[in-house]
Amino acid sequence: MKNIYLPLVFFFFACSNPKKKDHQIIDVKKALESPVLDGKATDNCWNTAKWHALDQNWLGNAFSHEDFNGRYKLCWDTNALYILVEITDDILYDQNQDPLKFWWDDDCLEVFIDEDNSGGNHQYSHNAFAYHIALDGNVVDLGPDKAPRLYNHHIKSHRTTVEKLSTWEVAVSLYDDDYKDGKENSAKVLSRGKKIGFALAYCDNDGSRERENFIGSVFVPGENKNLGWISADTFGTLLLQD
Ligand SMILES: [Ca+2]
Ligand SMILES: [Ca+2]
Ligand SMILES: [Ca+2]
Ligand SMILES: [Ca+2]
Repeated sequence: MKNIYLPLVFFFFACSNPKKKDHQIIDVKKALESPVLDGKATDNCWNTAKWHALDQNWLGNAFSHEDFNGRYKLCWDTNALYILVEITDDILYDQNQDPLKFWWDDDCLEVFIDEDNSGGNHQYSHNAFAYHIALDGNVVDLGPDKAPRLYNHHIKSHRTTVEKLSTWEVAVSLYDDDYKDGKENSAKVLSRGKKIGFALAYCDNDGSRERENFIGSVFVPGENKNLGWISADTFGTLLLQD
């Protein structure tokens, strides 16, 4: 007769451990050879990977195709998640030379990573990371002490720009929510079948005091779409495949 309580136990367990519901799932193919981070899409893995849209206006007025358009590809190996991003931006703007001052108001690429795809709040924790990659390659996120920090050892990137088209090639090392700032931490070894919470975005500023647009890769329901820096529930889900 004890078994009649089992559904209740499961119900309680489910309520006490809210889990992200996977959405906007992308299958990511493994790279047989790691791409060379030179800002050129000539690597084998990019030939076979599919383009995904970077087209969701999270913040700011409607923008034209000339003002901004973007797309990206993904691949992975045991060491890193790789991202190839093509951004057309009419004006590249870097008004704050100090990478730790108003980093989101300069043109920058933003990579959201939730290593264990747990979802949940990450504003001032390492439950997930919101890496801002500046035009000069500096990588910034807020730490648990609520202060911005450089995470340049988490992300290697290379950007080439020809006229208005920038190509970014990015390698992201993944760290879990046990990450401790200022201590030694080991990056995760990636493997097939792993799920990663992920979104990509671009902050576009063409000369204003504050950024003009924030364009993301995932649809965010509701009025306030600028939630990625607070909640990992908004991230899509990557599924690592062979
Ligand atoms: Ca390359
Ligand atoms: Ca622009
Ligand atoms: Ca997490
Ligand atoms: Ca711009």
